[in-house]
Amino acid sequence: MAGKDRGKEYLGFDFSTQQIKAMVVDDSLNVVHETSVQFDIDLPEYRTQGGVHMHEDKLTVTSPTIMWIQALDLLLDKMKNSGFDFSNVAALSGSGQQHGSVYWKRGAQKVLKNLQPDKALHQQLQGQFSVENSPIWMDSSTAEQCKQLEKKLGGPQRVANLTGSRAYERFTGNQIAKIFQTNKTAYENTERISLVSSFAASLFFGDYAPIDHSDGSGMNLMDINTLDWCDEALDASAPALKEKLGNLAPAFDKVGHISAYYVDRYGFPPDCMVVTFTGDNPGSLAGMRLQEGDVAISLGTSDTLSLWLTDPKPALEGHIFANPVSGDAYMALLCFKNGSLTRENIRNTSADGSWENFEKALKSTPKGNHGNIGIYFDVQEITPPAVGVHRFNSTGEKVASFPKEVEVRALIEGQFMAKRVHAENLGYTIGSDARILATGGASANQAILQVIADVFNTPVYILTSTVNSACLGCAYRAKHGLFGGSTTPFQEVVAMAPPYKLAVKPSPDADKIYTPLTARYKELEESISQ
Ligand code: ADP
Ligand code: XUL
Repeated sequence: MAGKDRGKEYLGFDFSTQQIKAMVVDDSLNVVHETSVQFDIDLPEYRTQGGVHMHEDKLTVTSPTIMWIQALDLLLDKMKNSGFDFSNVAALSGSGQQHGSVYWKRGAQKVLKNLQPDKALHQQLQGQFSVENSPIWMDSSTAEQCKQLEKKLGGPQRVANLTGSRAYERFTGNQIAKIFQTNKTAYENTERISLVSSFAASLFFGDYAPIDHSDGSGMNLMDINTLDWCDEALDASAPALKEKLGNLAPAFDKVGHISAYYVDRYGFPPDCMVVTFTGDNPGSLAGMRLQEGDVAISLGTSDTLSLWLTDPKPALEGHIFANPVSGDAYMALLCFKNGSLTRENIRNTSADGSWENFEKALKSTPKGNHGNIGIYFDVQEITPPAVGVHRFNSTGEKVASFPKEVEVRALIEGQFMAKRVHAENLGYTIGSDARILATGGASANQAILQVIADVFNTPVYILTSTVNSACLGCAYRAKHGLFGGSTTPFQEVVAMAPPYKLAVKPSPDADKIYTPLTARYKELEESISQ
């Protein structure tokens, strides 16, 4: 169809750990285009594994900032070469892996404002970063800075009350404090610090875009009550930080029209609106159209569990974030670092590297796994703080190995009993009309979804259109933002979106098996936690 004959379209991006993705929805919110660029495969020259560089200390984890920019060049070229017509895109928005940070060098703003359409972005922005490798959410090298923050602010609960979470190693304020303490020159040469989300928005806007309230909640720097910077936390982290961070904004605000660069190079309309970018978990909440009482479980590189909240009570576990689609609400988030990459490891060692065999192994073993329980934290876990692989037989004795099928079931049951335990620790109780909304790469696996339904004794729903809910949510948010995010309820804008699909129901005997098994899991997990 010619550009003019098609209705308005909305474009959502997700700058995630292993790839960047783009999705286009039409005015009725049907997905009409989806594409991605995988860092390891499409940009092998950066030698990332799973999109990241794990440093020798096994604690420091970074990604080259310029790789994300080159990936965007590739993604947009790929869309253009496939014949995608950018001239219908009325608005765009996006999300980024949370907590990761980008350090723009003094003078970078000028380059950003003067992008030349005959050159790729990465050619023009090369050398514009005072720290070339961005610390990302998998980093756990800032234990010292976390201790300092909690000490200066009066303890972990006070930090949680102020910022929504106690001090976490991956949270951006602690990462910035580490850079200030270990590389003062780089810190001083920094003109602006962006999150991955606001960095991506800046690329489209052609100037620095604000950090939004939801992703800003993952920094240990924002006051969760006032949704403004928390001066005490800023002062405790690094000097003159406020000016480097810029302003905060609601995730549903407009940033401004797209940079002329994209109009000239790709054919975007000049009035295409950039709507504030946010974190991938908030983006996913929008894509899942989460409502109070639902549980969203995202199975991407990390596993996360999100709840909609109206009355937040910050605790020593989990995080409270500002809600990305409503100025009056919050969301709770639990993050589990050992997600898809751990499942891939067990798939490789116990299921011949095939998801099909992995599903077969799950189906061939009984619910409850004859009482065998496994905890698989290949890397330092976030929830709970623990590391290592621990296997227990039905009498609670530690064992060194399990048969292959038992191993696969122990992994999946363990991962989801952990989610139930920690959701219950946050005060969540499973209501009789509760729904679990599953998303992310591994939500394509029906046998995994069955374990989730059984462990929670709750039906599991999925989106019919995609497993990439963060991207979808940002396409929805682009439309919401364009139509007046603060005046139009998000639910009104997405009312026409395709319905969910019931993927699996819990088995009749699920509660009898998993309520006691989850209590045993909880004790075992506590016994191995730090
Ligand atoms: P992210 O957005 O963090 O990059 P995704 O949500 O795209 O991650 O999920 C990617 C992951 O999905 C891969 O690491 C892979 O392990 C997992 N995955 C893909 N297909 C399946 C499957 N059939 N069963 C289980 N996991 C899968
Ligand atoms: C959330 C978290 C991860 C990242 C990467 O707190 O650290 O889920 O957002 O996806």
